[in-house]
Amino acid sequence: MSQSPEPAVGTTGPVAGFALDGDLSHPARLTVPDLLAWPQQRAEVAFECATSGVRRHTYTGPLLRDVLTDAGPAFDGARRKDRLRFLITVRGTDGHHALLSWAEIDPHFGRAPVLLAVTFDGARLDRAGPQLVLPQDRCGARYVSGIERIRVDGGYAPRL
Ligand SMILES: Nc1nc2c(c(=O)[nH]1)N[C@H]1C(S)=C(S)[C@@H](COP(=O)(O)O)O[C@H]1N2
Ligand SMILES: [Mo]
Repeated sequence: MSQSPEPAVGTTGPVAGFALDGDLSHPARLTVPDLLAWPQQRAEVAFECATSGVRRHTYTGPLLRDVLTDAGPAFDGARRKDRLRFLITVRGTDGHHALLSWAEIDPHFGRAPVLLAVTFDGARLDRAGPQLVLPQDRCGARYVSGIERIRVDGGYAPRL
């Protein structure tokens, strides 16, 4: 009698994806496997949680700025000043969400090496969804897990 091969433990279930939308020329739907297409970074971080103390974790994934830049934010890329009005909202499946400014991750301003993590302590996040990693943050609250949406918002339109 033939049997279909059993999938390895922990690899079943649908692959999670998130919507990348807002003021972008190339809005997209991306999964953890999709995020492997960008150069991968590694971050060993420590953060404090208000309720459970200090946590230390290792994450890998692309830089948020690389993924968002390829989605075509609706700013004038040659003018640094035009980027300052942009906000990034990152929301998890449980509704927890946090904001970053574009300037915070921009190489000409805050230069924060924020990651869209695809692994957490060596485990792939394919089914849980990617996690936001902010090595510069002392508090863990913006490490949004199970990302389901990232919205890029250009704020007030520039005056003509
Ligand atoms: N989606 C989602 N991500 C989240 C949270 C949350 O409630 N929902 N809590 C944050 C907080 S307060 C901390 S300290 C870190 C670590 O949370 P954990 O210790 O529960 O994993 O995850 C962050 N990411
Ligand atoms: Mo926390």
